[in-house]
Amino acid sequence: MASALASVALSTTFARAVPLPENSMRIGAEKKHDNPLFKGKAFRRVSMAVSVNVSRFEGVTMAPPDPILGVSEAFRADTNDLKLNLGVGAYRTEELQPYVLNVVKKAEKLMLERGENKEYLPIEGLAAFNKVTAELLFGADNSVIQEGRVATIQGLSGTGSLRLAAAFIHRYFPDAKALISSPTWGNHKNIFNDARVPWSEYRYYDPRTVGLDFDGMVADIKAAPDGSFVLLHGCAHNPTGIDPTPEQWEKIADVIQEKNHIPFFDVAYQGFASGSLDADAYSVRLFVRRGFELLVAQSYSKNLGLYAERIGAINVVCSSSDAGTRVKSQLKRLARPMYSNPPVHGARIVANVVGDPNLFNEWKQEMELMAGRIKNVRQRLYENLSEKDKSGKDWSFVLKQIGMFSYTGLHKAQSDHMTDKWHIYMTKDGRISLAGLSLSKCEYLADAIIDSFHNVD
Ligand code: KET
Repeated sequence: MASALASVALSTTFARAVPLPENSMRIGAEKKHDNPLFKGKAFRRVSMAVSVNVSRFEGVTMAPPDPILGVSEAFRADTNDLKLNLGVGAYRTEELQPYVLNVVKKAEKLMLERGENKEYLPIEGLAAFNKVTAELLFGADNSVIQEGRVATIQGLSGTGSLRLAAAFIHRYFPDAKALISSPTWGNHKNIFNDARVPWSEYRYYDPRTVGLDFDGMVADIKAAPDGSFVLLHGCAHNPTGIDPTPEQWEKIADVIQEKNHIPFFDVAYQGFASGSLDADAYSVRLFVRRGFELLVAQSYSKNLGLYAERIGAINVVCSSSDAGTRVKSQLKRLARPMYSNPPVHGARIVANVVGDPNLFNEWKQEMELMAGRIKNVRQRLYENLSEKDKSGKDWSFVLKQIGMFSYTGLHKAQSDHMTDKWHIYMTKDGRISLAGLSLSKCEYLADAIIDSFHNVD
């Protein structure tokens, strides 16, 4: 006992420098813990740690790297000159440098000149932002706006807005389920999991046709319990780059209506799919026209390049302005204990750009340039693949997909090969971000894809 006590005393002073003898670890373990939470093995180890000055967080296991943002971390660690980051959906110039839009710089200059303060925003965010963001999405002359039926609150970009909406679903529709496409943006599952909203998948991508499994999609939406929240990608579906046609959107609306489901749109790429803000809002506006109550999460990460500003919104279209007011009050109530109120800088940038006719027009031109650059590399990649691959494989799916990504069909081992041999970083589901590709790198990428596709099982 004396020696055991001595080692405890020693451990408090020299815990880091002097490793403890094995048996000294047992002292804390022998003491039963009263807290019923401390049941598992990991927690017993935590209680031991108290007496021997090992970390109290000993029971915390290592989290796996994020499937998308973790790719950027691995890319940064690679010292090879050939390396190419096609993981995260972030726009790069032809020189593969990050791009700050000119309209953003102009808006920021205006903000400096005006000497804006840094006071807290209200919980719902900047009023001028909330007004223009809803107008951009639904169209300023849309009756839902005129009639005050949209509850809009500024969110922490697309992710934060989705998360807030998920918390709202959990609180007000505790028995409802979310339906998400298979596949979908990886974080959707995390968001619903953390908000404790049960979810299941509906069929979306058909590997045989490298297109939309429309019948499967409709059948699964039909089979779901009435009143489910159906998560839909407003445009430029991530990761597949495959969107329903206008006729298919009508039919999707039919089945959602029939089942009394609630559409929940994720709009992270407005303007980036086609280059036109209005064309990319087609699906949302169609559902609004058809009289649905619905939710829409918006992001300005991609279309205004405001990734790090965390600026977006959640909009809930209600059947009356009265319901809208109440929904908004509850969204604010959810936001307050989560993050209190949102950051102001990105909101002011958006309000200045979208709210000023000159900057707004300039933005549209810049966005067309960005979307155009992606279309050019898409075309070049397709040509390189078709010319270089002598197997006769049809690569035309690359051209049919839209938005920032191409879903190559490469499986995990092939994607690993792309990284290990070619230093091309991409997500393990075979998605590549064409926004991170330049014309001059297309040939290298085509070589890597052909090699991985034909030589890795
Ligand atoms: N929805 C979709 C469909 C989406 O692809 C993203 C981001 C977001 C929402 C959220 O973006 P935010 O920056 O929170 O507004 N996707 C890219 C980045 C990421 O994974 O966070 C991506 O897929 O690479």
